[in-house]
Amino acid sequence: MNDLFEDVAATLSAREQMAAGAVLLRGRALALEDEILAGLESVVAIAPFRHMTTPGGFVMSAAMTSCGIAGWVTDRTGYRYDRTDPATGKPWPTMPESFRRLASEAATDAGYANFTPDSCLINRYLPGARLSLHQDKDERDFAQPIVSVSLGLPATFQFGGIRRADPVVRHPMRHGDIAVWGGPSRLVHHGVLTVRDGDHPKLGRQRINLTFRAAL
Ligand code: MD3
Ligand code: FE
Repeated sequence: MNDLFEDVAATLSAREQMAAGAVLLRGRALALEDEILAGLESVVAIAPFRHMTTPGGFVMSAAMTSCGIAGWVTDRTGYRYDRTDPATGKPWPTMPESFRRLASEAATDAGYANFTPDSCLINRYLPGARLSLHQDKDERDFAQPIVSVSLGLPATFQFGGIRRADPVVRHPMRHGDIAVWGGPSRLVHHGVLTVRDGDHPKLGRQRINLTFRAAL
């Protein structure tokens, strides 16, 4: 029964090609919304959101946590994937099964079969928070895509090119949208514009993004 619903949902949700290798699946997470929000609560109970510091000494406006084998961390010494949460000294919480399933099914829908994420970075944007233009290049295997799930308040993604100065296009991301970036898009610059105030029925005044990666 569930599988049938998911197949129907997958077929109905639109696929938008953002760029070569980059696919946007509108509303793709909605069928699993309640399980994902329950998983989020269970992760945050073990590994709370925190504002990390960049190597340059800036405190990030998005609060972060992780689940899975490895978590992405930044401090004055640099960026890295760490098997231990520096805030608790313990391993990161296990990636909820609903997270893993959603990420691998979305990757398959987008044309990337056999995606096996070992890390899920969870970003929390309160109104006013943003993420400046950057590349994701701390992962070992760039052949695997990145899957990003947007929840709560809407935001605008910036999607540029391989060089930082390349032109940037904007894509609105709303609750339940999933973006998959791989192949020729894997190393493009991207960012999130300042999140505007609002009130989401399920998540209130915040935007949550789950970023799944094969990191180790
Ligand atoms: C990857 N987070 O945590 S991924 C990040 O909305 C990050 O919080 C975004 O970027 C967020 O590193 C979600 C968005 C994204 C956009 C374009 C990409 C990831 C990409 C292009 C290439 C590779
Ligand atoms: Fe990124």
